[in-house]
Amino acid sequence: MATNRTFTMIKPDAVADGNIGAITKMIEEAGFEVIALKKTLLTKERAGQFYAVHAERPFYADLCNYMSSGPIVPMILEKENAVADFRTLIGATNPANADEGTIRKIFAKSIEANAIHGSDSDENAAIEGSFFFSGTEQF
Ligand code: DGI
Repeated sequence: MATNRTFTMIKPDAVADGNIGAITKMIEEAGFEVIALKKTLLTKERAGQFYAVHAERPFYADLCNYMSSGPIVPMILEKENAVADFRTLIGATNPANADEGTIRKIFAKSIEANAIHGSDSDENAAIEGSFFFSGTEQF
């Protein structure tokens, strides 16, 4: 499997709890290289754009409010089989269903405040990375 990239965000609950360092350490120890990283704030409108695929879901408004409630830490990561391996590392969307030792099992508070995002395909990883980082930041 060729080396490739995925996109992640440490979400507002985990940033507010002071877990940027602990989560990034787990990511690096799992073999991912940090290609791009910053701390930033989404407006409600930008959060809505990022999660546009969920616009018809009942939790969409809450999700946009939550994702704009405090700073986040988006990152582009590189590793062999990055998208699938990162989804394994973070665990199930609902932390109640996440495997022991996964980032969501350790740090998530609820299905909404679930600590971290991970892209679900190579195509979305590229789109989501470019949502936050310019071309020259993705070297
Ligand atoms: O790819 P994931 O983040 O694991 O999950 P997803 O793409 O299906 O959903 C995106 C985010 O939306 C998820 O991380 C948290 C939120 N979400 C998903 N399903 C529910 C939800 N929030 C609430 N309140 N209820 C849900 O059923």
